[in-house]
Amino acid sequence: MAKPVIAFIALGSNVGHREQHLSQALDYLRRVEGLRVVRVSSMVETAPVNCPPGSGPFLNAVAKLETTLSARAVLDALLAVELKLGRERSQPNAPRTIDLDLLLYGREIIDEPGLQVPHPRMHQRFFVLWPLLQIDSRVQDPRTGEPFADAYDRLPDKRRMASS
Ligand code: PH2
Ligand code: MG
Ligand code: MG
Repeated sequence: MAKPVIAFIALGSNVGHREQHLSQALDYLRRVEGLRVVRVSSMVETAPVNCPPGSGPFLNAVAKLETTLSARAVLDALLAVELKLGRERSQPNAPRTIDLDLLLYGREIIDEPGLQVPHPRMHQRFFVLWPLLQIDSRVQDPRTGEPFADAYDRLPDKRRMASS
């Protein structure tokens, strides 16, 4: 039996019943063989970042997984859950019922088509780092060895939502 790997995923929704979409995604993931959801952050509402005009606010969360699946198999499971929840892909960053991104897979650095781990922009995103650090304040960036808490401290804008 392969040694379990700790992985982190980001969840986001900015269409329809956002809280339900996040909860349902986690319920589906709990049924995936070889994957255990060990911790889930609270849900935080965040202003859309780099999204088309008119995009609504997101509900974001991060979950910690323990898995015997490969990174590619975890990604496939995330994509399957996105499909079950009616995710449609149109323009980049278009409003979505659910977005599930693999943030970290152990300390591995993977750069393959469709699978980049760590997520290339995670260290710059409040909507990822805030929930990530809530569930593991000591997690480090395997690319640099730097604690993500330091990247969080450097973020220029830690507002959850734009004030307007
Ligand atoms: N996801 C994106 C782009 N922008 N902004 C927020 N606030 N939350 C997200 O999850 C998000 C985003 C691409 O996946
Ligand atoms: Mg995403
Ligand atoms: Mg995605």
